[in-house]
Amino acid sequence: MTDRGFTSTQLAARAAYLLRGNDLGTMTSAAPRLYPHMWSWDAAFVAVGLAPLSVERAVVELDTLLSAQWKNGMIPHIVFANGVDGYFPGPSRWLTQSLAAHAPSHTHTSGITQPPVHAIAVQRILDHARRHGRSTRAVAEEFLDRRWPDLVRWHRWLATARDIDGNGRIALYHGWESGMDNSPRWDAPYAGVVAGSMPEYLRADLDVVTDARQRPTDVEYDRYLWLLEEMKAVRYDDTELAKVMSFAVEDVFVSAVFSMACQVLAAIGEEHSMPRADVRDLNSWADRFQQGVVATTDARSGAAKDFDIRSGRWVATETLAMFAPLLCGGLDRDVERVLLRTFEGPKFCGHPDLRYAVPPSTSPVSREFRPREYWRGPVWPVMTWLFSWAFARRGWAERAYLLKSEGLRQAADGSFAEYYEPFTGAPLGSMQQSWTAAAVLDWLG
Ligand code: 9WN
Repeated sequence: MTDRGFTSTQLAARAAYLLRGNDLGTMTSAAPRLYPHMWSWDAAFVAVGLAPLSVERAVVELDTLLSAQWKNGMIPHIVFANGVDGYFPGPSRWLTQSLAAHAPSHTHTSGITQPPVHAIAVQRILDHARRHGRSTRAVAEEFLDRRWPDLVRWHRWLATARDIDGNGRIALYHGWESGMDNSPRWDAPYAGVVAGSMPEYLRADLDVVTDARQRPTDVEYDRYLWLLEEMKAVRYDDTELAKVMSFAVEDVFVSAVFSMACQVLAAIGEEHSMPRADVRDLNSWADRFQQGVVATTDARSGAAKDFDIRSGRWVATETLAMFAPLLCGGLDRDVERVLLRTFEGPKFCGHPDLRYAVPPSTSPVSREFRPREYWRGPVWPVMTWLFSWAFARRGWAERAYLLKSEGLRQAADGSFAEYYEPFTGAPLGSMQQSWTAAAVLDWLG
């Protein structure tokens, strides 16, 4: 029995029902009304949740995403569903098909990317397939053989186009690329983004989330849209973006996710006898990005920082980003223990007023903390899942279990909200968010 009524079986059934409801055929919308298309990192988490229900359907999800991969290797952050409106900015604002040399011609996508969590989904698919009969195993293995080159191309693009000077940190040119759009991490870098004149626009998000305080502000949106104009002016060309974008940061969290994803993909490659050169490259990226993450950390606390490329300044915030090294490893043991204590202590999961002991996106003791405002404070269940998965992988079974059981207590309200108010546990943002259901399915699977 979970905290507020639903038994685990009921909760899993509701989560499965939700994913079925959000299924558009060959893609699952990130959320029914707010996000009626496929998002890149959402799709990976969704595949994690689909895998225990149907390995075949999970494979279709990743296939749809990878079919929209750009020719340069980038996986775009949105794959637009055919003929579906209701999200802004849509294809006619991005104009990738007409402007970007690398964009696919058969499907509409955005022109930016998102965190590379996809190797995790591939691993979960293979794990689940192993428990099935020969035909399901064959589906998973055929998928891996067919998509292996695309997965390596994706990682190669990140390691080259987005780490030009080879320092082991991924450069991003839009806050949306971090997946943590309006986190305080990006306040300083966004201060340098001055919106010029651009076509008018109408936000669609506030038609769905009518309490505007739960979403980014209009000033933030102007900057988000202005960055699209800067990208369009250089036709989304990788080399040009590095020169012209007024927002350019090295994201330590994405870098840690990438290192971890390279570790995972290399292990899969080794196990399935994939080309040696690929496995070697993946292992070398895993090491380089782990070092890149560790190089940002404070010697005593182990807390990691982002870097604002335009101002040349480090950006230290009390957000989930400070825990990046816990994902990919690489810290000295003593320092790692200090960082774990911070994660579990009163600044984050152990804050005495939290409803559930799960990490808020921004520390409640930080000056920047806003309990209801998107990435500025609320708890995001999918992030709880990511940390619990990573902790289990790092051999911290008890910590992983705690996050999972607290995450499940939170999810027991059955709303599958996008994010939650940390103190009251009130569901916020979009309801019936696919990746929240996926996290629950994996936990209960
Ligand atoms: C912009 C879909 C996405 C998530 C992001 C989350 C939010 C979009 C938006 O929704 O971003 O990409 O319109 O606010 O911040 O992490 O992938 O769920």
